[in-house]
Amino acid sequence: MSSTATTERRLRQLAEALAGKRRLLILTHDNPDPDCIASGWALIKVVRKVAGLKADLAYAGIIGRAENRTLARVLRVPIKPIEAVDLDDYDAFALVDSQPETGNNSLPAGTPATVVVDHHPCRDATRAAAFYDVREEYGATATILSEYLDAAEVKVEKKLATAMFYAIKTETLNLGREASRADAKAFFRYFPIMDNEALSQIENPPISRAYFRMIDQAIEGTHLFGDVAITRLGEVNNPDMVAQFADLMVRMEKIEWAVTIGRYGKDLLVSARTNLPLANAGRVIQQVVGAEGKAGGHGMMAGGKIPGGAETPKLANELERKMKARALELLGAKSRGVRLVPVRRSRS
Ligand SMILES: [Mn+2]
Repeated sequence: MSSTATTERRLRQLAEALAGKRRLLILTHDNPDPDCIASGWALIKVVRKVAGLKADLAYAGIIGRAENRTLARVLRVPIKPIEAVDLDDYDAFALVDSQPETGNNSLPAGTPATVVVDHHPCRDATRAAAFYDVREEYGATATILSEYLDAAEVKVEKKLATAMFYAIKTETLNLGREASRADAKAFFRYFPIMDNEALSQIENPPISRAYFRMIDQAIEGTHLFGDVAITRLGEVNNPDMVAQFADLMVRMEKIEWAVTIGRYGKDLLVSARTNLPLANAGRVIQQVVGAEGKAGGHGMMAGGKIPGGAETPKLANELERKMKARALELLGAKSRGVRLVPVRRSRS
């Protein structure tokens, strides 16, 4: 856990990195989750306080999960689609919960990041940023920002507190997954301040009919290979579905690993989840997507993408089979699988 003195020093470095800048654009990773949304919002407040700088928050892709859309709406998060901002208005860029050259953010090519705050393994490209703070031992990026908010003495009102709390809650599965003491401290810091009614709305949003159709496709597309579940979802209507079904499948009894693949537009998306605390899901998924794609993640959760991998159904099929074979080999799983649910006979 970082001490207040260390955080204060970091904030001075942050202010120095932004000195003389006119306006900062903070970018989340593409298809943002609660952790990057809350972190970006907190960073707006922090840079205003420590550097007197105006900042905006934007995302690329879509806010997929119903929970996350509800969060943005109910808490009135000041976040905009990247298409709605003019990049020429900004002379500094920040990435939260993401890093340069990961392939999961939309920092324009050739544009250096001035600020990077993240909790994924630190990349070489990140060290070129004027300010970076990457803490792999933290369960959530929002926890790093919680320390900034405190050290900068920003007054955290109900709505931001709710976003911060929900970010840490979901990212660490209620402090049960990859959570550090710092995460617990921030979680309890916001618990008494946040808006319980808003939280309840966020956690229980109306579920789209498309999601129910996806449940059908996911069950149909799941094969079990011993303790490994592989799901080929086929086409998904939003990219978060892939991670969402990996989250579901890894909860199946006697399953240690879930790998879920989906086709989104022209791209193939893949997610891996495991129940093994000492695993390295990030490394597994990098090998599963291979040279064809980009991937990254943590010990127990990771995601990747093969751009153009679903250009044609034939190509998607080939790549999906290839990824499945690689996953099974890497995880030492049986090569013969069984369907999760037997083929349905039509009822008449
Ligand atoms: Mn995160």
